[in-house]
Amino acid sequence: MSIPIKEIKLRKLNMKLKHPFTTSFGTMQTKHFYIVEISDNEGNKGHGESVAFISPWYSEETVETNLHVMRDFLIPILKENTIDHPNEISKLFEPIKRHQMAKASLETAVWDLYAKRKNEPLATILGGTKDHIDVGVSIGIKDTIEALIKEIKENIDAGYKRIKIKIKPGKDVNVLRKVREEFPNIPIMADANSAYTLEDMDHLKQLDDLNLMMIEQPLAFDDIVDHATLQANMSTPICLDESIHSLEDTRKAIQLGSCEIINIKIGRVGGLAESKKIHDYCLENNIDVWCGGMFETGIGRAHNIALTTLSGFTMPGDTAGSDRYWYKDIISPEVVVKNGVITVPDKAGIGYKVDEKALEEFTVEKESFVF
Ligand code: OSB
Ligand code: MG
Repeated sequence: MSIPIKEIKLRKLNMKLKHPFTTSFGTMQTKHFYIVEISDNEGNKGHGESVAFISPWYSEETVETNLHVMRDFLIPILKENTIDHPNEISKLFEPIKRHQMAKASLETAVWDLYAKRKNEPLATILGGTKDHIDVGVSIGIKDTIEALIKEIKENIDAGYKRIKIKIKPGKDVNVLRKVREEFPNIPIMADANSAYTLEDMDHLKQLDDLNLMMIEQPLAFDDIVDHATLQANMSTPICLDESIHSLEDTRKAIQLGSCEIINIKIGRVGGLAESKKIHDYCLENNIDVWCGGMFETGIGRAHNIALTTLSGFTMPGDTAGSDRYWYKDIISPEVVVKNGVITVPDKAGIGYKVDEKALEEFTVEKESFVF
């Protein structure tokens, strides 16, 4: 039976982050993003969150390109077609090149709606098997080593399962060496957000002495060739983030030996169906995967949790608790992490209630598309 979509509502939200976050590109204070709400004609609603940022520093998409692409291309496609299963959406969106985050925000909302109509948790619908998931934290670049060590300590004490540290040229080997001296045994990884080139190979090779779980996206955001050269010369596993947008990218990166690990982000790969395909392929090919984060609110976080219940997500992800990011989240209950573990909700769909009052409070623009 087809999914009877009645209305799609796009809401633009502004939410202040509790703590500003610094990467190799700069500092983020406030998050601007779209929440998609899709209703059927029986009173069910599905929600999705776009992970695009206000400026194109992470990828080419932005909050404004999201609106253009959803309103002018993707929503008309959903209007013109009937959908029996959310797996069909990526095929329908195929004529529109890239814009994975715009596609994913609509696609994930349909998955939530589909699961609610079936009265089953999204995790179950996706084929997930875990009722608990392990998570870590991602820590931004700090002004001082003392500030970094303090934050690591707090998060280890809170029980988080691994610590990811953002690095950039000038704040890398020196910083990580001190962190390793301070914490000889904790699981540590680094994320460079594409801040290096192959000319830095000798420098980066020094990381091999620090027993890191992996280094995430050391080289260019669109590269898989130089990463293969770097991986052949480094014992630290390379994990790709920015470079992977699809199952095809995954296949090619693995074939080239560009990485040993993949960070799957639902938004970056265009939705849950593609995320699951990448997961399945990596599981078959003995490549570890984990679920990345994009400072999501509870809605995006809930989708990440559902995806992470798939058995191939063998490493702790970046889906930390709501309280690490927000004064008040837009779901109820908020995402709670206890001893580094999230209990997967057993309610229908994403499994958390959207707090309509909070949603309204942070909404700065609304647009409705009636089918
Ligand atoms: O590279 O994984 C990344 C946040 C924004 C954009 C890119 C990245 C990140 C993070 C933080 O590392 C993940 C999170 O805590 O949500
Ligand atoms: Mg990353």
